[in-house]
Amino acid sequence: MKDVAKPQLATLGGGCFWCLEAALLQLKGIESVVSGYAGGETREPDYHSVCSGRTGHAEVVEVRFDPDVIDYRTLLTAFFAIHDPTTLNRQGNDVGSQYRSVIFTHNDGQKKVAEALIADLTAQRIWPAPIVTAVSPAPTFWRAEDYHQNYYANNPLQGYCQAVVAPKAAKLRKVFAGRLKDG
Ligand code: MHO
Repeated sequence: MKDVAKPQLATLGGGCFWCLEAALLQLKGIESVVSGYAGGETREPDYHSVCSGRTGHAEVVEVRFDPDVIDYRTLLTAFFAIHDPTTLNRQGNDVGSQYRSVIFTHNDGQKKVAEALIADLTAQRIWPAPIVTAVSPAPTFWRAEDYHQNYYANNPLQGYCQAVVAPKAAKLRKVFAGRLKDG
């Protein structure tokens, strides 16, 4: 029996939001992805203040998905495929608490799925170091500035996009080849 309205929301932080948006948008069942900030102390944060690391916000994406097409566990599996959940407050060269790995859950069911998946990934020893991804209730989501939305689609030749975003998007296409919108 279904007891949850669809579509559902997932709020995820795993480094630069340009990467998560570009990668996840490729998957069937992902209806929209909005880049923003969550989990900090200030209201209506902007990119500059979040980048300073002083607001406490993480860069996150708010994902709207159809659970009949992609269930939450599969979505989280994709999330873990495109970032490193073992580096505290860091993704590659991006360092700071705004780049922390975090799953902001919208209900108890999401919390259980997230914790179970982390336990399974830990048992499988996918990474050589412990998973540091935080699982906590979704706080207020603050939408990022317009120019951060669809950033990769709009700026495919930008240096960071070519060096960091494109490989992550490509990795997800490879790992989730059977689940692509254009596949
Ligand atoms: N180090 C990258 C991060 C971009 S991301 C939206 C840059 O400053 O361009 O945080």
